[in-house]
Amino acid sequence: MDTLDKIIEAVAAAAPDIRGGLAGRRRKADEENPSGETQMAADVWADEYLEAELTAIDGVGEFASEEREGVIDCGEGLSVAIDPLDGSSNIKSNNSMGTIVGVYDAPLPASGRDLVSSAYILFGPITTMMVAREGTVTEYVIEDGDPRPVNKDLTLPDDPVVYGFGGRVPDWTDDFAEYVREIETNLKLRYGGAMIGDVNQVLTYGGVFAYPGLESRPEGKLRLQFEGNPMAYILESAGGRSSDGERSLLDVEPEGLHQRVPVHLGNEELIDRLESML
Ligand code: P6P
Repeated sequence: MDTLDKIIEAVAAAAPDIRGGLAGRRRKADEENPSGETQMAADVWADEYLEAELTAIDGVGEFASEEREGVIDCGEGLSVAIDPLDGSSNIKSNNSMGTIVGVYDAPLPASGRDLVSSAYILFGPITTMMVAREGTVTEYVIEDGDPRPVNKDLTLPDDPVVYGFGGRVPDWTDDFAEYVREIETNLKLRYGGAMIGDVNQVLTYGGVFAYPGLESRPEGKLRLQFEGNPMAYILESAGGRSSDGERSLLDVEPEGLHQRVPVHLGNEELIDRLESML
């Protein structure tokens, strides 16, 4: 089993324990993460759990998390960047959330082109895992920590059905608002406040997800290393596209570990259209 297999297996094995520990950790922690967001107790716990599991793997050289300021040096090998609990604010409302993992073959912060795999665990009605590796996306159901493949070559449906956009409508730029008006007449709104739940809808039904650059925050909200790159790698491996508004997220120059970036993910024609309008 190579290092990448061990990483994916460790993330799958951790899923039942992380899911099982959510109920007792719905309270806010006393800290903020490096992005200035209030942490939930579950954020801290999931981060500590996964840090222990992933840094112990021989062949993992660096570990970084959305919840930690810096990069942990743990030897030689691949760099693992995680969002331990994406959408943790959904714990309070009992909605979908989960874990995002990006595996880079370069020191962090790294370019999305340095990704060798990315994955997410989705805590929905059931626990599933999506893994992109060597140009193929595989969907698994996680049962007792064991991943069972249910779709071995997942590709984005050709005919888009859903859309979901973050940020407040008055804070959208005029160009983005015009894009929304154009595409919303043909699509159904699906926005749940956790990127992986919303992107999983796009992967399942076809469509577009975005947390765009806003008038008040042109860089958007989502982090390139922990959210944008890993999810872009999955979408592009499934035959879709990603964009910061001008180019693939995988081509965005890494400047800082917690740099934010506008994120647009979905069917190629919808992202091409978006870039032509921004
Ligand atoms: P808002 C969750 O906190 C997250 O980082 C993403 O998972 C999600 O897409 C976004 O923020 C939701 O942000 O402003 O809608 O609460």
